[in-house]
Amino acid sequence: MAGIDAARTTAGPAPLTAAMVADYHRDGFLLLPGDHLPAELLAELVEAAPRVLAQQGPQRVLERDGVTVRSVYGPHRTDPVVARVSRSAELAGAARQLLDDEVYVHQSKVNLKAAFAGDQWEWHQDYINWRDRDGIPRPDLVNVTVFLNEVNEFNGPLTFIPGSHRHGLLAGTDTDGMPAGYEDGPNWMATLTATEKFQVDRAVIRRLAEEGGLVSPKGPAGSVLMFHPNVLHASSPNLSPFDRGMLLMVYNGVRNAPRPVASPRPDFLADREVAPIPLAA
Ligand code: 6CS
Ligand code: FE
Repeated sequence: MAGIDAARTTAGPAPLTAAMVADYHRDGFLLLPGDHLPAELLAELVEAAPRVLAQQGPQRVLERDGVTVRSVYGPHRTDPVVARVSRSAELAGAARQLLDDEVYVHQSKVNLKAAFAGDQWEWHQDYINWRDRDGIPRPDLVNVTVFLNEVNEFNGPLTFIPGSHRHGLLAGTDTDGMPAGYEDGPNWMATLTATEKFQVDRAVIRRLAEEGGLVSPKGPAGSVLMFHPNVLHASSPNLSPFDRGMLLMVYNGVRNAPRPVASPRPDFLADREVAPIPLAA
């Protein structure tokens, strides 16, 4: 474990070096090597993933084909292995360093992006969903993902525009109505599908990509990728014969707890238990 960064206000495990923290704040994302998570924890997680993806209920979202599982939300609340991983020093400790605050899990999901059928995620920023739908005041959250399969250039990696998180909220249009294939779904389904609800103008995406380039972090199963809630990102459909499963945890700072909203989303999308994750010093 790296030493405690002098500037930090929260004691406890500090798995990220000061250089890693600086890279994250510069680029808006940070890829850690495949051995960041203890091997036995990764093995348990890989074994838990099919169990999570087999969950039935509103927390399971299908692709537009109506057959392939796209995501299952809230496993940090329903699966004991995911709960333990979400409270690990390697992940929650890193989130606490990046947010410089005590943290809790606002949202978790397993995105399968299945072989041959896993659909796209159009260019978007995450935070607007958590501000507009969940009442979270500031973008003081962090996505922490664990690769459940190898991520390569063939199976639909996440693609980022480095530095795009420094321009605030970019969405130009809030698309009304329900996306094709989800016409009869609940309204909270509108921000979980291959059709992005909060569209960013293509001229803005092009300008930021010309400034910052495009990066698709790749790595073996067990790699940990962290990214800012305002960094522009997307992923293509997976036409390869290999799944691109990811566990994503969204950590929020306890000082950034959600304010009341008119129609709260279900707890598998927005966890309101904001007690800080206890991390042994
Ligand atoms: O609505 C949400 O919470 C989800 N929607 C997107 C497009 N990304 C973040 C989040 O998982
Ligand atoms: Fe996203």
